[in-house]
Amino acid sequence: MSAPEPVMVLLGGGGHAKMLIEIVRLRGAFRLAGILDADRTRWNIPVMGVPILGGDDLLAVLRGQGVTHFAVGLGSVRDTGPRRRLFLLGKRSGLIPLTLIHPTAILSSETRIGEGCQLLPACVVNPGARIGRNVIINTAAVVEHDCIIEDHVHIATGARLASTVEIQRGAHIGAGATLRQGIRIGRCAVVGAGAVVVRDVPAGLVVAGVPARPMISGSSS
Ligand code: JB2
Repeated sequence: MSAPEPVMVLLGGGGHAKMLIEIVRLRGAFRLAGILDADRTRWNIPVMGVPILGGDDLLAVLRGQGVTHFAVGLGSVRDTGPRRRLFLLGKRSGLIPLTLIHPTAILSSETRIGEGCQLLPACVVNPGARIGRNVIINTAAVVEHDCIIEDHVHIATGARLASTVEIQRGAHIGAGATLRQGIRIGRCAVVGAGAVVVRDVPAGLVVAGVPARPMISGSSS
């Protein structure tokens, strides 16, 4: 008799979740029981055919019904805190964080990828790179050799990290940003979309522009 098919749930049912549903279907190893979402107005409206079952309070119920794994379906634009919170909630509920890797991701065998990571289409992770837990390497992003990416970081679409870059916990690297070799980005710092970073960025700072400079106020993505 073959082992039962493992079952998973997605936490968050917006745009990012669609990317993950696609990967789950392409990989075919898990059955997706459904989605949990904080927004009641989304309940009962399927996402790509996957039902939204209710809120996060259903986690314990689903576990009792045989769900074993979860993935954080919530993405992030600059604040990675909500993703971190959901990752810890899923683990506390006794579920296993699933690592989702799109079949077109180019991934060296000489890398280490932590639990709950999400590697989206056409991203590249080269030899010696170390990726922590609950990290998003978004579509077509490039992580060059020997980079260190800590937990809960989001490397957004098309960002490029030259070799030996270090991204500390919870930082957000905006879409299309370019980081020079050896740069260090501090905890929870934000690099704006399209920025070119040629100097280290301290923890918590928001930088943007070419070359990247601290933002006094306003926003970046
Ligand atoms: O605590 C929560 C929670 N907070 C927000 N628990 C659960 N289970 N769900 C939560 N959500 C839900 O996540 C929201 O109600 C919403 O349905 C979903 C977020 O969807 P949205 O489309 O607004 O953003 P996203 O995070 O899926 O995508 C962002 O990040 C991606 C990386 C977007 O900016 C995308 O464009 C981007 N590619």
